[in-house]
Amino acid sequence: MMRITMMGFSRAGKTCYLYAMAARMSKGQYGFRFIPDNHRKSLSLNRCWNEMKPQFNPDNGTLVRQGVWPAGTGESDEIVFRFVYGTRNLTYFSWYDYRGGILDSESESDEKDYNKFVEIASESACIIVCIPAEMLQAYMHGDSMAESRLNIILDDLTKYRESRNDYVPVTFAILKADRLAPGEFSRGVKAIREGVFAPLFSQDENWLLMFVGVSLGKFDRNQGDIDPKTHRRFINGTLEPVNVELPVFFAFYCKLKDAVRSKNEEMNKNANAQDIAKGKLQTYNSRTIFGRWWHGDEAKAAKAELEELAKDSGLIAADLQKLQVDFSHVTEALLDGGYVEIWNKGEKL
Ligand SMILES: Nc1nc2c(ncn2[C@@H]2O[C@H](COP(=O)(O)OP(=O)(O)OP(=O)(O)O)[C@@H](O)[C@H]2O)c(=O)[nH]1
Ligand SMILES: [Mg+2]
Repeated sequence: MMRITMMGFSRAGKTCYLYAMAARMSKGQYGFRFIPDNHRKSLSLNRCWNEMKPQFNPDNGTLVRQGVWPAGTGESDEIVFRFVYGTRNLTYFSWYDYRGGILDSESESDEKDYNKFVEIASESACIIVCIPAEMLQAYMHGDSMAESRLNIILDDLTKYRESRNDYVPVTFAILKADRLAPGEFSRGVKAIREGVFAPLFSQDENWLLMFVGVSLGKFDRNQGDIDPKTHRRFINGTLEPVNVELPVFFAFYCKLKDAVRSKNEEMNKNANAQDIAKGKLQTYNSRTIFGRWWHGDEAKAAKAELEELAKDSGLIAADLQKLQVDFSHVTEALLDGGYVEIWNKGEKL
């Protein structure tokens, strides 16, 4: 199972993002669907998304109830999804939602929650760094608070790399992208790539990184009023999630890329072993009659080994083909529309 962890401070938009992603991907995109593995979680995600949506009277179309933004997260929650293509289960992934305040809390009482977060994040197959539009804008305007928060994230990423002795794929998800002016996404991404996160983009490093702008819809600049019933803020605008699935596609893309690489290695190892066995047989065949009689058992073993290796190579090739088909589907889904930038070793792929 892949663990996917969002890194984002309080009010970054993590919970809204989770609800929107679950809702959009329950219907599916490009043949892929994400299905909560536990039906109670599925019902609860559905209810939360429905609370965000306005409700209309089906008879006359009048508004019955406005949607409200969710409350800040209290208890952390881990949700397991099935990642499905058509009717085929490709993998499972788990998603951790928590109170973002623990990432920059100075209080000792948050230590336990923070440690649990670090444990989950350092085991994750992919990290989604959640940078809300307002933080990106503040960073571009030289705000030192925004810079120091982004630095906390950079330091944590370096720590995870050290503890697992390997790089972890990272998506920089610019949340609330609807708040960005035209051109601001590219300028902001360039600013953090060349600024605070520059160490990850060095040619000497092997981080696989993605940028994507994510938005849940179009919202009014003016915040909605507080709903006296739920004490939550009304949503002033229209919910129309964009790109919410792409960070998960990226995680799967990285996993498959890795799997294809190790299958290719397996294939090469098998081919080398076959060459060695063939060499043994050739040596045997070039021997005199007496030599063949003397080394008969060796030749038999080499023949058997060759047959076994040929069988394995067929299986590896079939696995590789399956992986490559999945990889091409997910790559197509990821890169369609040109909403994402993928970087590795200081170069845009
Ligand atoms: N304009 C805009 N606002 C958004 C969007 N997503 C979230 N928001 C706003 O951001 C607020 C915080 O979102 P949450 O999802 O609760 O933030 P969080 O990261 O889960 O916060 P914690 O639970 O405290 O860690 C919401 O109440 C909305 O006001 C978006 O796509 N566009
Ligand atoms: Mg939350």
